[in-house]
Amino acid sequence: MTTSSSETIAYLGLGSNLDSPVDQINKARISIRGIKGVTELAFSSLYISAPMGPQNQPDYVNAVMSIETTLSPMALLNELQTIERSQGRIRGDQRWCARTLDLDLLLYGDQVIDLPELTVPHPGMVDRPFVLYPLHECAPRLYIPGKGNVADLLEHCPIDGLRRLESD
Ligand code: ROI
Repeated sequence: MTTSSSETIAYLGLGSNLDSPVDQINKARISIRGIKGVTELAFSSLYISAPMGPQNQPDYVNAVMSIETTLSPMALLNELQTIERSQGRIRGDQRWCARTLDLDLLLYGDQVIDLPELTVPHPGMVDRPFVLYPLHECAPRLYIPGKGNVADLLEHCPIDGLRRLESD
């Protein structure tokens, strides 16, 4: 019997700093909900932060979404990259430059994945307030494999100007 239809909880990071970032994030959320084999579990508030990396780019809007999925990590990654492309993301971009949409597979169950195309847990996520704060909002008791509890990691991660966008 195959086990490929079993459900895994995964966490996705969403980011945008071009072409109406709030609209980009909301549109991406709808597209992710539309992926066959994906069900939304939670969606964080939207957060605004100064760019990490080169400063000569607009502020970012970030959020985290938790999903339940029957897709494999690579199949999920492919779906996310299709959505990035459909929202005008051009890969081969200079590293750390502005983008219409960035969709990161942060966590896939408790798996540790080290492939050329995919590293999970997402490297750097534990140092990034714009990932940890929305992630904590979705799953306050989450353990990040090999890294620690999100609540403990948060205590050591300065908020660094991150602010929550008020919803209307
Ligand atoms: N900075 C912020 N604040 N938010 C992001 O999503 C983000 N994404 C990136 C880099 C360029 C590292 N900086 C970022 O890819």
